[in-house]
Amino acid sequence: MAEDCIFCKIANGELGTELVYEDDLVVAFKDMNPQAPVHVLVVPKRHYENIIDDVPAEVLKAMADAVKVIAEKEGIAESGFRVIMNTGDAAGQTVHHLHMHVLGGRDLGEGLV
Ligand code: DGP
Repeated sequence: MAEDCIFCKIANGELGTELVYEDDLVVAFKDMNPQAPVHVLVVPKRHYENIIDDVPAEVLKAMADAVKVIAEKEGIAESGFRVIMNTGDAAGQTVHHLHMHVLGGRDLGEGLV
């Protein structure tokens, strides 16, 4: 656990955040500043700074598996959704604990790429 990391605290249950998904390796919870009707953050329990922080394959797999479960549970698997991992300051990463944004439930328009 990294000191003063808000997502470590959430993943540890310290803040009482309601989880929408949990397994041995990851948790997921609603973004406090939602950008779409469905906006869930998928967060590994262990602290990694971002996607280029030597993240073990099993953690990446667990995150992908969580996305699938959440998309089905939230009813956006069929309509489509977007997964974003902001990486570093230029990308606007504000919480420096690896996370995926899962966004859906509205027309998200064309992507950036
Ligand atoms: P990013 O820019 O990719 O680092 O986005 C971090 C997201 O995390 C941002 O959309 C707001 C969300 N967030 C930050 N702190 C908290 C928190 O304490 N609880 C919840 N639910 N979301 C948080």
